[in-house]
Amino acid sequence: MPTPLRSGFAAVLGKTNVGKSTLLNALVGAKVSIVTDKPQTTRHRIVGIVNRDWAQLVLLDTPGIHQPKHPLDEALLTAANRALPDAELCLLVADVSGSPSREDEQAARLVRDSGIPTVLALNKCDRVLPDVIEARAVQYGTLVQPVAAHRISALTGAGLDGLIDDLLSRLPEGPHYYPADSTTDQVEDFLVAERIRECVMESLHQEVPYSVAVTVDQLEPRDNGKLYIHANLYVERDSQKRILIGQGGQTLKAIGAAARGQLEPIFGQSVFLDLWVRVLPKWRKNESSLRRLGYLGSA
Ligand SMILES: Nc1nc2c(ncn2[C@@H]2O[C@H](COP(=O)(O)OP(=O)(O)OP(=O)(O)O)[C@@H](O)[C@H]2O)c(=O)[nH]1
Ligand SMILES: [Mg+2]
Repeated sequence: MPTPLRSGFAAVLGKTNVGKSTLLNALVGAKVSIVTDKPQTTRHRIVGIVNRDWAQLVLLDTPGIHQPKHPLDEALLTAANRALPDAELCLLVADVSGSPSREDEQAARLVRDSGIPTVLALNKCDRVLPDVIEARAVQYGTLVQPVAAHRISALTGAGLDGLIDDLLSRLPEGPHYYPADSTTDQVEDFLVAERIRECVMESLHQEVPYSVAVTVDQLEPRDNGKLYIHANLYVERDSQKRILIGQGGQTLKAIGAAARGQLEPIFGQSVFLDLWVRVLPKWRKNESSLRRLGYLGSA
C-alpha cells in the first residue's frame, strides 16, 4: 500500500527577534520572509511551504509578540493570534541567549490556552555554551510545556533536520494544500514590497524604520527589457521623509541599489526601481491608513 499523504499547518510563534523568520526560511529552503536584526520586522502572516513526496507542512510565520504601542502593533498581535486557529501544530521559538521575558510568557500562555500541541525550538544555540543551553531548556520547557523540544540554530542549520522530521511526523493524514513545487503563496507585489522594506529597515535606525510602510503599485516589463517597479514608501512625518531620502538622496539611492540587488536574481532580469517617499500622517495610528496599507482586514 502506498504511504498516505500527510499535510497540515504549523503556526510559528514567539517573542519578537527570536529568529522565527530565519527559521521559517531555513526550513523551507528559500527566503520567503524578511529578516533583520531589529525587533518587529515581520508585519504579516507569511506562508512558507515545506514539501516532501509524502508530506506538506505549511508554516505560518507571524509578527513577534511584543508590548503594543500603536494600533499597528495591535494589528500585528492580532495577525499572530489569528494564525493559531488555522494550525494543527504550533512551533514556538525561543532565544536561548536570554532568559524568558514577559513576552515569552505571553507567547507561552497563548499556545497553552490554545490547546494545540506545541513543539519548542530553542534557537540561537550557536550563541551560548552547552550548560547555558541546558539551563534555558529547563526554563522555557517549564513555561511552554511542549510535546517536544529541539536545540537548534536557524543560522547555522544545527538541529534543523531533527526538527523538521519531528514536525512532519506529527502531521495528520490529508491532501496537499499547495502545488508541490511552491514555497509560498505570496503575490509578486507583496514579495517585492517586503524586500524593499527589509532594505529600508536595514538602512535606518531608532524609530524611523518602524514608521515606514511600502506598497508596490506597478510592476511591469518594459520594451527596453527592464522590469519597471513603482513603489511608495510611506512615512508619518516630513522629518522622517528627510531622513529616508538622506543628504542629496544618498540614503534612498542606497536602499534602491540594495533592493535591486535582491530583486534582479529573483526576476532574472534587470530592474528599474522607482521609489517615492510619501507622508501619510500618523498612519500607524489611523485605522483607514492601516487598512489601505494592508495591515487590517488580512490575516
Ligand atoms: N546567532 C544567531 N542569530 C540568529 C539565529 N536565528 C536568527 N538570528 C538573528 O536574529 C535576528 C532576528 O531574526 P528574525 O528571523 O528576523 O527574527 P523574528 O523572530 O522573525 O523577528 P520579528 O519578525 O521581528 O518578530 C537576525 O539578526 C537573525 O540573523 C540563530 O540561530 N543564531
Ligand atoms: Mg520575523
